[in-house]
Amino acid sequence: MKRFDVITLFPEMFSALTQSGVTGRAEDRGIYDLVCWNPREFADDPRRTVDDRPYGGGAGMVLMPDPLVKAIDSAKKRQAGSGVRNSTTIYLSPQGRLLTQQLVEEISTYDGLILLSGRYEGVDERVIETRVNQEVSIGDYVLSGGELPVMVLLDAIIRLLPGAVNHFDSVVDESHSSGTLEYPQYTRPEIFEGHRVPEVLLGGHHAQIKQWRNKQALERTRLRRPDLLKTKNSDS
Ligand code: 9WO
Repeated sequence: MKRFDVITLFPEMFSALTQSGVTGRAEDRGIYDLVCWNPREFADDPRRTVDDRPYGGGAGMVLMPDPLVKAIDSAKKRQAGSGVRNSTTIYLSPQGRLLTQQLVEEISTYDGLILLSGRYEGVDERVIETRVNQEVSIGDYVLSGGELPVMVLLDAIIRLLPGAVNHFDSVVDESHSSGTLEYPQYTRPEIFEGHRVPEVLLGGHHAQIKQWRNKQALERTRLRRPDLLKTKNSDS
């Protein structure tokens, strides 16, 4: 079983991941276990303070190191206690290495993961220096916190875990592992608002269908994401 520990000021957000769809069923089946750690519970003042003003001035607040490292170290201790040989701590931030399917596959092989969600204007740099092994970005935009990026990463990992997705083919077949975008999909009815399903898909000629889909996928990729074809790598 995979063990995920998430450091977050908003643990309730993670029910979106653990209660719905593929990732919800995978948790029910015991394919992974997700535990949230709220730094607020590790703040030792009566007001449970977790943030403070930035040294040097500037807008907003920064997450203080003490409650964060106490939460991280508790998560690590519990992973060690449940047999995890080594845990990797990942901080989701716009400064990180850009997430790709290849990086998801690499991260999915790690034993135990501790995922750090930032809030406000960021976390004290010394937390990153002393506790974070890897910084990962899901794209070049700024959000109000790292929770959604953590869930994006976890969703991508969980669907690779054995037993999480029913058909093995639907994992390996998909766009970014094959190096091209997806071919177009159709279901009933045969005519929708005057638009017909392509004739080739109705015939049941499997070799022809496969050829048509490959051509569609390649053409779309040429038009929309030519960069994927240029950097194409047969083992990714
Ligand atoms: C906001 C800000 C405002 C004034 C001066 C400096 C500032 N830095 C930030 C900022 O980076 N806030 C982050 C919000 C702090 C960490 C959590 N937040 C976050 C994570 N936004 N976007 C991400 C993220 C993570 C992974 N991939 C893409 C985006």
